[in-house]
Amino acid sequence: MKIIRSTSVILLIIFLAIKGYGNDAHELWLKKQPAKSVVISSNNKSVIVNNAIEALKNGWQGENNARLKLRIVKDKAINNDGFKLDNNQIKANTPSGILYGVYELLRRQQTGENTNSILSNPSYQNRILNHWDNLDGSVERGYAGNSIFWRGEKDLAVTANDLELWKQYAIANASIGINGSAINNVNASPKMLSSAVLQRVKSIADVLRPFGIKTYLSVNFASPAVLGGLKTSDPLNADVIKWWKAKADEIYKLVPDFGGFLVKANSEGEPGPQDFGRNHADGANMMADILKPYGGIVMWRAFVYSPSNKDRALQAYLEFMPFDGKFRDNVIIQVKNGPIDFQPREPFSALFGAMKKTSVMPEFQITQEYLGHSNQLAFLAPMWEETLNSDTYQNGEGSTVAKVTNGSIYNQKYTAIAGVANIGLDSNWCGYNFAQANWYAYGRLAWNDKLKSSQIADEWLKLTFKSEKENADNWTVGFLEPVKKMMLESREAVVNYSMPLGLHHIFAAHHHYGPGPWWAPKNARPDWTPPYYHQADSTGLGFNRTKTGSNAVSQYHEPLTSQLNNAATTPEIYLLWFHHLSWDYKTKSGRKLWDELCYSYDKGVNQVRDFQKTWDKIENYVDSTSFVEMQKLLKHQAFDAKVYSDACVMYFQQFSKRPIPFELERPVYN
Ligand code: GCW
Repeated sequence: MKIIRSTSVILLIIFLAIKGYGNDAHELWLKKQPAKSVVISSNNKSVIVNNAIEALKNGWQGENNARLKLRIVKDKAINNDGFKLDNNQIKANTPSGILYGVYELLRRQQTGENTNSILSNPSYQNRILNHWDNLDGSVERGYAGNSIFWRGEKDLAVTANDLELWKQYAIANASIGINGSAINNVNASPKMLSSAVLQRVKSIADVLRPFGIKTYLSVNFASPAVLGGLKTSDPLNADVIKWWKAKADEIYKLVPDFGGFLVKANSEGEPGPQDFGRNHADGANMMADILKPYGGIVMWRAFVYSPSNKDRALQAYLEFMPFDGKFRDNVIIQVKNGPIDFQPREPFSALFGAMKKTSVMPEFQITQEYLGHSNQLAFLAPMWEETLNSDTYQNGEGSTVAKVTNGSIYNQKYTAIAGVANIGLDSNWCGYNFAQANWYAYGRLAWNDKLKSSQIADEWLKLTFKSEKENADNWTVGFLEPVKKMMLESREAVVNYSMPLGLHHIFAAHHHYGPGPWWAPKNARPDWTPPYYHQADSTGLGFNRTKTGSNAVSQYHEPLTSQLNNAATTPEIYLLWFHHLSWDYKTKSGRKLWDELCYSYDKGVNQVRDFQKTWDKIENYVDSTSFVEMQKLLKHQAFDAKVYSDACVMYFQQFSKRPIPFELERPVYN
C-alpha cells in the first residue's frame, strides 16, 4: 500500500514537472502540437541539420506523410544563414540556414501563412543575446529569477538539469534566429576567465552549438592584473598582450567556435584602457588583434558617461567620434538605442550613422529595467521598431538606424545586434507570460529588421495561445484582435503614465521601479538624480538640448538638427527631451504644456484600465492560470500606473502652480 502510494506521489510529481504550470509556459511559443508524419530527405548529416529534422518530426503540421527535402546548396541569392522555402523544399547555404528554414516553415504552418516562394535572409549576421548574469547566479536587472547559466563559483559542476535547460533555451533561440549568447554580465567578474569557469563555458557552448549558437563572454578589462596577477592591465604592455593571447588560446581550445568578447570599459566604474592613459581604440584593437586569427570579434560598448560633462546625452558621441576609422574590422561598437539609457522612449543615439568608418551595432534591452520589471505589461517591439526605422539622414534620406548598422549602407565586415536578455530560472523563463513575447520579438526583428510589431504580436499570440479546438473566427475576434491591440498599445501606455512628452530618467533611484522625480540627495552624483533630467522650475519643464542649451541637437545630421532645435518642429514625443518649455507652451492639441502633461499621465492610467477590461473578456480563451496571472498583473500595473501618474503630477505641480484640468480631477470643494 505504502509503495503504491509513494509511487503515485512520484508519478504525480513527474507529471507536474513535465506539465509545468500555467499555459505550459515553459514551452514558450513552441507549443507541441500532435505532429503529423513527414518523410524527410537531406543531403547533409550535420548535428544542426539533425536538430532541424528533429524539430520537423515533432512539429510538422502539413499534409500527412508529406515528403520534405532539406538541401545545402550554393545559391547566391541566399546570404549567410538565410534560406529558400518552396512548399516542401528548404534550401540553404549552411546547416543553420536549414534549421532556420525549418522553423520558418513550422511557424507558417501554425499561423496559417503560405509556405512557397520564400527567400529569407537575415538582416544582421550576428543576432546576440546579452545575459547580465553574474557568477553567483544573480542577474543584474533580471526579473525572472536567477541565472540559467550560473549558480556560484563553487558550484560549477554541470548537471543533467542544466544540460536540458540549456538545450531548451537553445531550441527557443534557434526557432527565432538568434545565433549568439554572451553568457555573463557586462559588469564582468575577472573570475569568468578562470580555468575552472571556462570548463563550464565549454559545457554551455557544447549545448548551444548544435543549434547554431555561438558563445561569447563579457570580459573585465582588468583581468590580467586581477586574475592573472600582472602589475598592470595596460593594453599596450607586452605582458598584458601575452596574457590575453594565452587566455584566448585556452578559450579556443575549449570552444573552437567561440564568438568573441563583449566589453564594458571605462563605464560606471568598470576598468578600461583610460585607466592606463590609453583610449578605446587601444583597448579594443589589442583584443581584436588577438581574436582575429580565430575569427572572433570584439563588441566594445559605447555606454560611457561621466559626472564631469554637463549633458550625459552628449558623452558617448564625444568620446567615440574621434576614433571613427581607428578600430580594427573585427571590432563592433555596441551602441544602446538611445543616448542615455534604455528609457521607455528615447530618440536614437546620434552615433548611429555618424560613425561611418567603424562597424556599429544596436543594443536593445529586452529585460524591462525601466518599463515595469515583470510587474507590468510592456510589449517592446514597437519601441525597437521605432528606433530601427528612425532616419539618421547620415547618408541621405532613408539612412535609417537599421540600414546604417545592417551593412546595407556602410561596408561593415561584421554586422550584429544585441538584446539584453529577460531570461531566468522562472518556470515561464521571463517572469510573466507576455514577457516571452519580448524575447520572441527581439529574435524576429534581429532576423528581419523590417518586420512590423503587429505581425510579430500576431505570430506570437497564435503560436502561444491558439489551440486546435478553437473556432478560428471566434478566436480571431474574441481573443486575437483585442489582445493584440492591447499588446501594441502597452509600451505607449508605460510612456504615458511614467514619462510622457520626452521626459526621461525620473525613476525611483537604484531599482528603477516607480516614480522619483524628486530624488536628489545632497551628495548624489547630479547625473544620477532625476531633477538633472527634467529641469522643472517655475518657468517650465524639460532639458534644453538646443543650440542655446547643451547643443545635443548638433550631433544629429540635418535636417534633424534644425528640426529638433525648434520646439514647433520637434516631434511631440521628444518635446521635453530637447526643450525646456514654459508651462503655458501651446502643444499640438491646443492645450498648454501643463495641461497636456496632466492629460498624458491620465491617458496612460486609463490605457491600463482598458487593458484590464480587454483581458477580463477573454477568460474563455486561455487556461485559468494564464488568465489569473495576467489579471493580477494588470491590476498591479493599474495601481502602480496611478501612483506614477499622481506622484509626478503632484511633484511637477509645485513648480507649475497650476490646477489639474477640471475634467481630469474635479476638485472636491467644487
Ligand atoms: O542601465 C544601466 C543599468 C546597469 C547596467 C548598465 C549597463 C549592466 O542600470 O545595471 O549595468 O546600464 O548597461 O552597463
